[in-house]
Amino acid sequence: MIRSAITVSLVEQARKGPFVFHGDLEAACRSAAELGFDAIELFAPSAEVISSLPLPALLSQYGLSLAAVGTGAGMVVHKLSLTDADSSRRQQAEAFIGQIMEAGAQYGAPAIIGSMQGRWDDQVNQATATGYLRDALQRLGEKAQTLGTVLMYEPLNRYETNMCNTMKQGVELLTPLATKSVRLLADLFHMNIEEATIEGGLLDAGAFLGHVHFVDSNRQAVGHGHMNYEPIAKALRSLDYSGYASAEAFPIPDAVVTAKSTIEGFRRWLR
Ligand code: LER
Ligand code: MN
Repeated sequence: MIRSAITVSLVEQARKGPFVFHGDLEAACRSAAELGFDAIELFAPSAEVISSLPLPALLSQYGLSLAAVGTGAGMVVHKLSLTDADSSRRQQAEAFIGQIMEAGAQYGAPAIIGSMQGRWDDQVNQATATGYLRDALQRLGEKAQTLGTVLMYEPLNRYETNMCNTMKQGVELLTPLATKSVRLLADLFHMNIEEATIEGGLLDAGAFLGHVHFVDSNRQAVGHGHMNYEPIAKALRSLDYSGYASAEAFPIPDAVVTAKSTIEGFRRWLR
């Protein structure tokens, strides 16, 4: 069974980012629960902030799970990435992700690596950057296993990274790893830009698929764009996908409409 989730950002610098709820964790949990979501996905400034939140009380009060924790604040706030030319910056990036993984694992939630993958450039060529990323994913995958969780790696569209843009490239990145604890995150918005067909991309991810960002073509709620969900739902069924479909979307016109449209789309297509 696929479970539903909705994003909550507590990162001031990501106020304009593609997250449904911003700033008020309790209000977000209340809305998510009222609409029938199974879980929230949290984008927080740091592991310390996650640990300081009243998450145990809120999750239990509202009957929600924690679907995943984002690590993008490392990039958005500190400009850290796993492919930085500077080895001490790469180490800081990995430490930042490791701490978020530990904070999420307390709630059984995997961490997501999206923007923290960085990009190759004049200072770090593609092969070197790919090596840095693979080595970091191997170490972080081992850490995830120790923590009893997994790590989600997210290919992004070409305007956000030049490391991996498609699920096929993601599979090529992860296949040589000794760890089996790194999975792929399929964000339908990025896939709409990069994949020949979205269902084909999902099938490319295959057994690596671990998490889905459930959103429409224009990065608004499901039903607000021109995405064709029928073949997407069919592909997910054929993979026996049983992870989360998490709404990572702009709150247009507002968070509540976005949440309502998403849960309607979720019930229509994925349940
Ligand atoms: C960024 O575009 C994104 O999709 C996030 O989930 C990862 O940082
Ligand atoms: Mn995403």
